[in-house]
Amino acid sequence: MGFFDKLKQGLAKTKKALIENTEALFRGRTVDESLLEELEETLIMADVGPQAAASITTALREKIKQGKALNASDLTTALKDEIRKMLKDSPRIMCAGEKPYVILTIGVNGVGKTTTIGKLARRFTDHGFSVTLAAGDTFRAAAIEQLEIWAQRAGAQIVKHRSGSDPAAVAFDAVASAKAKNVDIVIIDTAGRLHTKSNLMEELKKIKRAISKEVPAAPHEILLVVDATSGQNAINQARIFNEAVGVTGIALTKLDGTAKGGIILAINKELNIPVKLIGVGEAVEDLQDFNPAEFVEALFGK
Ligand SMILES: Nc1nc2c(ncn2[C@@H]2O[C@H](COP(=O)(O)OP(=O)(O)O)[C@@H](O)[C@H]2O)c(=O)[nH]1
Ligand SMILES: [Mg+2]
Repeated sequence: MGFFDKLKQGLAKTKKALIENTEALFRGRTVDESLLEELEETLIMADVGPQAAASITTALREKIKQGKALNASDLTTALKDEIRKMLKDSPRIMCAGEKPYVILTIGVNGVGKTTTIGKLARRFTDHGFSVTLAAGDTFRAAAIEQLEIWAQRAGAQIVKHRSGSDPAAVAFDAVASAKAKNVDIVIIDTAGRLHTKSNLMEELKKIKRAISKEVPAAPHEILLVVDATSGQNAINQARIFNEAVGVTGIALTKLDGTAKGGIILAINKELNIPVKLIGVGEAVEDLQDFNPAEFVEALFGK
């Protein structure tokens, strides 16, 4: 299956909740205020968030006033335009400038951090870059083993310590080792839970400081992984992590099999953090760069 078909298939449930439900709403209806109110509700039900829903509804109301949206098909076109406008273009994740390029991966437990790191590592090694992974989730031994399997699959090196050890020390060693061996990219895994949330944030700050001791400009990327199935919760997580350590990009995982993909609109509307990657499945090729135009085509296409 091609990359676009994979995206389309992954977004099928979101398409149903977001696009097919709004199209069904428009069908055969008089274009009036009550239709707009129902549209806003439908959008909120599709997890786009209240701000994005209000903004889309306001834009459609304006088009109706100007006589530019007279029927269901005009409204669908207007909806597509508004969704496209709301999704911001973002730079691709890539290794540039000084070596090593350091990516710190953060997010709560189970969102897909380790999987995303594995897929990303494989993408980089496929493109001829050398990669070191840092097993910074020292919370469980199984987390280190899981990263080791991905390192093998990707042909990446791994730096690990014993489980229970200091994650900042692992991160520091990985960056130092990459620097010594002239490795292009370091990707650091972290634990998504500690005993309390504030400890987790302190731990992440400590990891950041440790990395920058070895490479002052690092981490070059702080990638927050959020799970699309968590809906509005993803927004809260992004706010908390961003406030604590600063987030440069979001990877939105598990878009496949959820109807809550509308959350990507809330992320674009409510947060000033670009979505850089999307996950539409568990296989290596299921991690894609987020491309707004393709995303909208996959949603609205037949
Ligand atoms: N369907 C689907 N599953 C995913 C995706 N990304 C990760 N997963 C699964 O989510 C689960 C948790 O992933 P993991 O990487 O261990 O999460 P972590 O705790 O954040 O490191 C695993 O079973 C992954 O295979 C995705 O894009 N789609
Ligand atoms: Mg993990």
